[in-house]
Amino acid sequence: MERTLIILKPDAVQRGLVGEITSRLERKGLKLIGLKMMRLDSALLKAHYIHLIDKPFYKGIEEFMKSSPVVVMAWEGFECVNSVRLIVGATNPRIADAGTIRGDLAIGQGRNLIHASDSKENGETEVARFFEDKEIFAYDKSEYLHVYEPYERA
Ligand code: IDP
Ligand code: MG
Repeated sequence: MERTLIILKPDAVQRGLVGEITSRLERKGLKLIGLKMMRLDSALLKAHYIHLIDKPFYKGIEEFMKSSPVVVMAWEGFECVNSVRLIVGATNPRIADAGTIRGDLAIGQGRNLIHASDSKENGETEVARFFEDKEIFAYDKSEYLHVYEPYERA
């Protein structure tokens, strides 16, 4: 099963959208395997946003991401990385499809509520970056019988 890292950014926490966003991921049928609130520091953010570090807006991202605690979650599911990106929507909420989290709930590019891993490899790497092994839970999810075909939940 693939893993994806979700960060509910400071705007999600401040706007009281933690439940709304989490509910959308739960209703998809994904399995929550880790969840905590934390304050992000510069070192962790630099590692996480290494692909943006040279951009003129990087400093702003870092300041914003440190401005309030965030909620980080690890989810598991069959080919879940792409499925979650589709639910999250495009980076710029103004062109994100209606029905997506960003399309429905956000409008500013740097205030787009949520991070989601963008590849299977990054899902693994990012979950390992934000969670210790003991914070990740293995358990049977009874609804899998009704969420997946047998080969998908194998
Ligand atoms: P993603 O979050 O959709 O994967 P990335 O390109 O990985 O998008 O960018 C990470 C985050 O950096 C975005 O979610 C957004 O908050 C911020 N960001 C990206 N591009 C811009 C920009 O042009 N201006 C301001 N913030 C940006
Ligand atoms: Mg990204």
